[in-house]
Amino acid sequence: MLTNHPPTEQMQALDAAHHMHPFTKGQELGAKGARVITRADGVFVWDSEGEQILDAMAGLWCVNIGYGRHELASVAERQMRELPYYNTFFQTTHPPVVALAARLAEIAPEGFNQVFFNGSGSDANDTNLRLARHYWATLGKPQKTVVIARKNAYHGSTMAAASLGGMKPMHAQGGLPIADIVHIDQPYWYGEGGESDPEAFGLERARLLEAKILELGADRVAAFIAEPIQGAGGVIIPAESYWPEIQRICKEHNILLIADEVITGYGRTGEWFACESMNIDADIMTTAKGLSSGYIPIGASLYHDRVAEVLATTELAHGYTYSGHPVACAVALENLRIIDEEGMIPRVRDDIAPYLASRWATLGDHALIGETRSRGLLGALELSPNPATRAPFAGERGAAGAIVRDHCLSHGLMMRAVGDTMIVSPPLVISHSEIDLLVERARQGLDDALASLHTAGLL
Ligand code: PXG
Repeated sequence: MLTNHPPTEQMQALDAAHHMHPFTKGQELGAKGARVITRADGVFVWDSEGEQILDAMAGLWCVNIGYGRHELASVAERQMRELPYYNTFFQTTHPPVVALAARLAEIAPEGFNQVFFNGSGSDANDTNLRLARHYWATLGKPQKTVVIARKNAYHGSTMAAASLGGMKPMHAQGGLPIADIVHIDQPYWYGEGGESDPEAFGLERARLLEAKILELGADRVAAFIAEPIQGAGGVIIPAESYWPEIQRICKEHNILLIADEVITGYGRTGEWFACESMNIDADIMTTAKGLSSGYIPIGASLYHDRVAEVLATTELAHGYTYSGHPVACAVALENLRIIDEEGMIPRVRDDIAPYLASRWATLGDHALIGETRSRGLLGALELSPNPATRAPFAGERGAAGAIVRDHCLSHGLMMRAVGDTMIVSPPLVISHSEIDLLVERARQGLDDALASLHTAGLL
């Protein structure tokens, strides 16, 4: 394979000198040198040393159609030649944004007919926070400003999105959360459910929402925001009892339900949106990532008629230079065409998600695995030194996860560690034999990690 880039060490040195990485300790990475990824195809990426890695994370949960789909490049090129940029602010529009908005209204659940475009998932959540509060103000209830979110949720990195998120280390940087955002406990049975029955625990955690609304007064609460399945928090799949109860509480107390579908949207759970597969009747949906399969940045906030009709009576003092960027819209539209015409979503539902579930579960017999779980093409492995008791590791949380992750990578598998939970979210196009390879490499990584954990005294 011919490469057309400078030597790895040279790129690493320049990277260390000039590039600030997200969620990274700069000094540490600078000393070690970043991994340089140079190309990708299907479910694989290659680094600058020519190593092939099975990307079980689809980039950052986003490359739904897989890498190497040149149709998206062709569409981007054509659109750049035709109309590279125009805005959607001052009573103007353009063909790609019109087509994409209309297409989203077709694929979204019944009643979602209005779209606000953003540059990313974080931007989309900023939009949703502002517009949820503005919705209530428009209805004459300006005191309904509080948004209830969940601990260990991830909603992005802007001031608003990181505030909605429930990650303590993020709140510690920059004085977050911003005003009127509160957090309740998450429906994480494995980590927090103890000996309780999972369904009873799901109900109990859902009812924390009701308790919080009653504590604050429903006349103060604008919305509840949650990921249908928590992604970055560790692929936390709530019990069946959870969402129906959340739904009941939101309706009964008249607060908006914002489903953050940034990870779960566009096919990952075997429907266009998790709201469909999990029977959630949301008012607002946050989407990004799979909308363009990560080929270009774009986010979309989807509004149910019951919200959009109220917002339409006001002049929205909100918008981004790149809201509805023509190239991003054209690429997203092509991505949605491919997902649809190639039957990727029914394939996830009927074929590849059940296959992943069955193969993933085989890892449950490993000496380090306390639980395996999956839904659609999202999977998690809970690491434990004593699977029978689900005990956590003695050392610092995340130490074991990092060891497993590194061993998996040395076997050519990109799998993420969230604390001591290993997670996957592969491209929707992953084949049966690629899932076999994923599971085989994961087992090799776990076997090697078992030895390392012994040596490190963590068992
Ligand atoms: N909502 C959810 C549910 C997300 O997962 C965002 C919003 C923010 O999207 P943007 O496009 O602004 O990043 C996300 C993003 C990880 C990881 O390490 C997860 C995300 C982003 C970066 C890293 O798992 N999710």
